Amino acid sequence: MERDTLLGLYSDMWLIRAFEQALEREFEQGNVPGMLHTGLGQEATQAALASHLKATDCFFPDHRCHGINALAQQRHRGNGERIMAELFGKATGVCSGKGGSLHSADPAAGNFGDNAVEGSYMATVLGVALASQLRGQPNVACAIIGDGTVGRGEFHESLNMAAIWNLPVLYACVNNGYAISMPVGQGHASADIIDLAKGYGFACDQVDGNDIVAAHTKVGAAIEHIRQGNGPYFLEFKTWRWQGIFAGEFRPEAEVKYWREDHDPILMANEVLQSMGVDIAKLNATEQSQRNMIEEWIAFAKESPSPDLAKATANVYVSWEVAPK
Ligand SMILES: Cc1ncc(C[n+]2csc(CCOP(=O)(O)OP(=O)(O)O)c2C)c(N)n1
Ligand SMILES: [Mg+2]
Repeated sequence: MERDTLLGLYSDMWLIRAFEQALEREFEQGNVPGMLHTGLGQEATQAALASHLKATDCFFPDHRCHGINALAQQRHRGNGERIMAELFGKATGVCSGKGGSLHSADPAAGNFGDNAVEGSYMATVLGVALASQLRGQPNVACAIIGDGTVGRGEFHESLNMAAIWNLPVLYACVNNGYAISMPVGQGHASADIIDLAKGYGFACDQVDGNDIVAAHTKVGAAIEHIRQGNGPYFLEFKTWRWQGIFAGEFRPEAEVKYWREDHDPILMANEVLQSMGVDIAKLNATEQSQRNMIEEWIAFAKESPSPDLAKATANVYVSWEVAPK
């Protein structure tokens, strides 16, 4: 990989990490309503996906995807701060503050939004893909699905239909080893989710989701395959999330050390960049500049007004505005 490409991805990963860390801090201070699941530790997977998805593609993020949402929003619309404002429940958010963490969406940035019913968009993604196919557009529809989410029945229904209709779907399976606190090998017949997908007969692959060079390369190959009209693709990212589900750590000490210290996606990329001759000062400046930008986004979110009560029911179940009684 070219040095400048890797530097760009390194910067993207810092945008994601800085976003999530600032968000976590603000959540603890009570400034972010609702629930918060962070994607800390999974930055390479998200940055790799974001780097290949165009605004004309579509992705359905999951509950840990604030980072890719922000990155896509910034890249395609130039206003990543609107994702932050959405998480703060402010009127300047991408969904006017009504979506929050799980429902931040902006189709113009390719982001079709998550759903509190985990993975239900494995069905919806087929409709977006079918529309592209019928219109003859080379667009990719991507469903980002966790290892636990794969346990839903829609997983098999979706893969089957994508296969028989040769739909342009990328299944980006984020296997972080656990669903809540259930180890993947205990919740599924195989700890490798790819084994569940292979039976549908389309292209499948796995990648170290913390290795940005490998992940970027494999996402690129998958998306090219789909754009060429070769049908769906299943790509499993092996990664690990820093955040447990409940307070306290339930995972073995050695496992935590391995993923947080020895296999951290940003530290790994930092080492590769230094071996390519990039100065540590430049790498530190990259981190700092992303942290500064995120603090500006936080300030924007804090200063933004709350949604207007008179519009509380607008765009909830109906597309026209209904004045509250
Ligand atoms: C249909 C449904 N069942 C259960 C939940 C509650 N829930 C939220 S996250 C989650 C675990 C998901 O695990 P995984 O897909 O591996 O994602 P991870 O949190 O590990 O990133 C569950 C069970 C839900 N939101 N929707
Ligand atoms: Mg999981």
